[in-house]
Amino acid sequence: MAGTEWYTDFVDPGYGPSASDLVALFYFEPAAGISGEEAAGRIASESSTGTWTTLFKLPPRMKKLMAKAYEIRGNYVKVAYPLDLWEEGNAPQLLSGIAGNIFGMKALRNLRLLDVSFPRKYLSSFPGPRHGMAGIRSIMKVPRRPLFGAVPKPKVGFTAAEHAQMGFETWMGGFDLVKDDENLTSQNFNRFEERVKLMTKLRDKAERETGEKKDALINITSETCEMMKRAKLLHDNGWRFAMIDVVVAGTAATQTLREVLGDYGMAIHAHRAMHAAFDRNPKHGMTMHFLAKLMRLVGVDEMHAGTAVGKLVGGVSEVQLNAAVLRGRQVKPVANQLLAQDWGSIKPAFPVSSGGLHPGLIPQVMHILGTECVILVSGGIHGHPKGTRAGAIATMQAVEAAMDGISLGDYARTHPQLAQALEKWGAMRPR
Ligand code: CAP
Ligand code: MG
Repeated sequence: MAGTEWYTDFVDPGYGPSASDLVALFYFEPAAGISGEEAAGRIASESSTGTWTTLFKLPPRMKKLMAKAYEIRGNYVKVAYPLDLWEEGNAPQLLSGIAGNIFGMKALRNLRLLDVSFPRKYLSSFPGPRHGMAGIRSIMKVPRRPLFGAVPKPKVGFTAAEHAQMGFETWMGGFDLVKDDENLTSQNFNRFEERVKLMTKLRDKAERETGEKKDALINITSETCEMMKRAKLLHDNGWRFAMIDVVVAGTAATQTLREVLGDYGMAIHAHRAMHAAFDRNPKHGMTMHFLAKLMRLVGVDEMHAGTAVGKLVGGVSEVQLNAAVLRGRQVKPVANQLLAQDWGSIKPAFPVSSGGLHPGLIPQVMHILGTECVILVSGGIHGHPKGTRAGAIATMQAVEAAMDGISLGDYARTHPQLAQALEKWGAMRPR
């Protein structure tokens, strides 16, 4: 009905965003009977200052806070938001705006938040990674090759002693990191405190026997105050990393633990469990690369970014987009996918490649991601015919071959553990 709505007040095709605007890129599909402009107006309105009906009074200063849908191209729209709409350093509030009510609007059949470009002033209100890629390389004394880690498998069920022993075998096979699985926290069969105590003892033993730095991605995910306690226990036992399932823990808790762990000089390994609930549908939800971008801003040092060749969804271009937003300093735009982003002084974070990997796939992963990454091979070492330590050795042999440009087949002629891995898995891509 005429005069009851003001959505189109949030559409301005002639608007040019200012350097201080925060800009979001959306894919959208209007519902039946709704035009592209009406849909774009609803997106800009409901994510900024609007509501469904005209109002009895509208203070003139409100105009300064209204978002503007300024570039509508088919199913893609860019929306510019005045910076004052956003509280400095508050990640949950950002999501409540650009990833909140708008996903549920009847006027939209589908909506997907593709990317956001953060202006410098907003960027500088977040800490970013405490250590970043260079800092992690210096902590682990691994200057060039990818870092390697593994999760004890089966995912959960081991006692703390069994878990630590499998971690020791992993370290002795040459891996840098032993990671908890995303659903291992402090169950009755593997209490957090007991796991930390036993892992600490075997880490020290592995470091003595190998002369290498060894660390672990121990999962502190739980209620926030409990996470703070677990962070302290890790710190008191000399651990330099903590793992958080950042999607299920939430941006607020992750921000809190970034402060706590940062004060301890510890790095954050971000597992992304549950991301596929909202990033898998190409028409609706939020992209993984925006989630990765937000988590780098909040301050994780490394984040799962996919493998393209392993068991979980996410093709080469998606994995490389995820890596670009995590590692880049001046990120270039990619039409209908990525907005330009100058990261200023925010440190780069490692993409983590994990999920269905084994020694036969290492060259492919490194071809996709290069060496500036963390690679997790879990089932792919514990399933080795000669056991965990041989599986880790086989994987390290595969990375040596890849770094020297030697084919795995040739390298396997003089490296039996790799040969045994190739005999079992070849270069199969699990599903
Ligand atoms: C991998 C893993 C990781 C996935 C997460 C698992 O184990 O431990 O959680 O990699 O996926 O539980 O599946 P495997 P993503 O190496 O034995 O597959 O990295 O895509 O977030
Ligand atoms: Mg896992």
